Amino acid sequence: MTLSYAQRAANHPSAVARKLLELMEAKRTNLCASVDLTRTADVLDLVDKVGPNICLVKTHMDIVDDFTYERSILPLLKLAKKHNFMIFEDRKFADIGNTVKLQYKGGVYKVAQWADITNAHSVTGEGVVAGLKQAAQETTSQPRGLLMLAELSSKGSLAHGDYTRATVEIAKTDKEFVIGFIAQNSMGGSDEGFDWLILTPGVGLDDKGDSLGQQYRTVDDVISTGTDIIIVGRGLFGKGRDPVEQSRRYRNAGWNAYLKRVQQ
Ligand code: BMP
Repeated sequence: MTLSYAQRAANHPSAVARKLLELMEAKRTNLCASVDLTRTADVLDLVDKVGPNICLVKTHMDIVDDFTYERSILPLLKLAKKHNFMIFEDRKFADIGNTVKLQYKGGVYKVAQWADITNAHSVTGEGVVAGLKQAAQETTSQPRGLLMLAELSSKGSLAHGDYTRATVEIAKTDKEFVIGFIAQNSMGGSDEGFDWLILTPGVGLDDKGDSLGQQYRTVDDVISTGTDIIIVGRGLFGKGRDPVEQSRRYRNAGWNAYLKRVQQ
């Protein structure tokens, strides 16, 4: 039998994962909104609309034209309190440990200061995990979590087979800081005492993909193959869509699929 989010929250070694699993259970949602918009006002407006229906907001702050910490992050943190969701900056770090440490702590975005969760590619090896962890520890006393990119949703992605298996081995180097994967499938691990969160992008109920290689799977499909959190972007805010209505729809689909999985 699959454990519930609440049961997993009770035993998880990461404070970030515990908080996220608890809020998912309390709010009854496994929906992460990917707010890929390029103006701060539009990002905040969308987040305020979908806030009641989500557990997590995923940002790409480097696409926001008018980004400043005061303008873009402070109000986002307020909305996170108002609606009780967590924040994931989809930064996809991909350099040697020392460089990602500097990138995560500093520069324009200072991601370690405000994002509960970020992610990294495994292509440079396990130093990426150690570098990011040092940055988190040197920046804040707040808990931080890392997701490794094990598989991608895009057509022709090179992240499969041995690459994915090696990514899982890298994740095992830090059981507390690495909370899971961006992936399309369950990555195993429970037999060895790991409880990874699987977050899956490339989820859409109305489209099959886009013209640039994105591929969508349905909510039922991804949750039946091990997804814990569905990541939805344009399915919520794409042309002609009402984000309030769509976030309710994806939330219900995600929660019902989860209930089916735990009741099996
Ligand atoms: P959309 O639902 O609009 O296709 O957006 C998907 C989001 O998830 C984008 O922000 C993209 O960067 C991200 N993403 C993805 O689509 N596939 C992956 O494998 C990994 C991602 O981070």
